Amino acid sequence: MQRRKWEIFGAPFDHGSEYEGTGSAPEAIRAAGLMRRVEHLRSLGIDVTDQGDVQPAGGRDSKVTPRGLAEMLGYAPALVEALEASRDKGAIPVVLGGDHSVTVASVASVVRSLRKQGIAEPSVGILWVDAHPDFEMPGPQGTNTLNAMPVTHLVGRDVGGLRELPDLAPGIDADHLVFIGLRDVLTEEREAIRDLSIRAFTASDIERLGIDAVCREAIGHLGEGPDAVVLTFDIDVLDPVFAPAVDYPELGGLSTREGTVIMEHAHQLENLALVELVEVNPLKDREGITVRVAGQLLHRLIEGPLL
Ligand SMILES: [Mn+2]
Repeated sequence: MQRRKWEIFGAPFDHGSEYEGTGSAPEAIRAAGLMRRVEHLRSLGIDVTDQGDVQPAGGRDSKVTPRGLAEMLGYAPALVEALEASRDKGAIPVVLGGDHSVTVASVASVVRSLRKQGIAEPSVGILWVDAHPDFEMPGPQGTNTLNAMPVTHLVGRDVGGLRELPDLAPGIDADHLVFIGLRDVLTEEREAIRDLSIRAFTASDIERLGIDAVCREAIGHLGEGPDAVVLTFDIDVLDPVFAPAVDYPELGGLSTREGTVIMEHAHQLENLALVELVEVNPLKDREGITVRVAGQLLHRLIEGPLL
């Protein structure tokens, strides 16, 4: 594998959630051990640096729905630019959310960078590790927040005009999207997943098949087709026992060990282009365990398997 360069970016954007708090995650995750881990990785000769935060400007605009849309339209260009510049250098950005709506900008940065490399119609795969499919349609049936609908946008459905922003034009082929860890799915989301025949491994599938087999299948698939793969890891995929500080906790989730196996597999993806760890809400943390586990998972992702 080519020598990698990892660049950590904070994306302290929480306007896409009903709750405030995920915006303080980048700082809290760094302070809870990530920076110490980065120092350690650097001492091993691994090229990893902290690039600081891309700050959102202004406050919440609660009048516009889905919630967070107006703020994301203001924030996305700066985030896309920073991540795209990192991709252009050949680095793998590691994005610390923020709520899950930041993925629309992350994916856009990967698409734009691939276009610059001469790929006219880039195909980007996404490994979506989450208790939730984030595939809601705007409207009152769900939370009507942007962090519940990044997938809706990414597969090309309309989310409040978001796709009209030319540089956020997604065009993710549903065949290049894989869910891992689902256990809270709305009826409309289940229908959408079935309609598009999206590969999805629920928490129960993981129990039946084992996390290693699930990762092999998911990553085997994504490692072959797309030009590049984004790993987006919502910390709420872990059980609330292991990661309590989330806005939408769901029981029956993955263990820290299973999360670690996902990271070890993702490390092996040759076409890994960008990684996100999102939805940590330090305001809800218990003894700082969630911010610590976030740092530990990223450490394993960057370094690869322990032995
Ligand atoms: Mn989630």
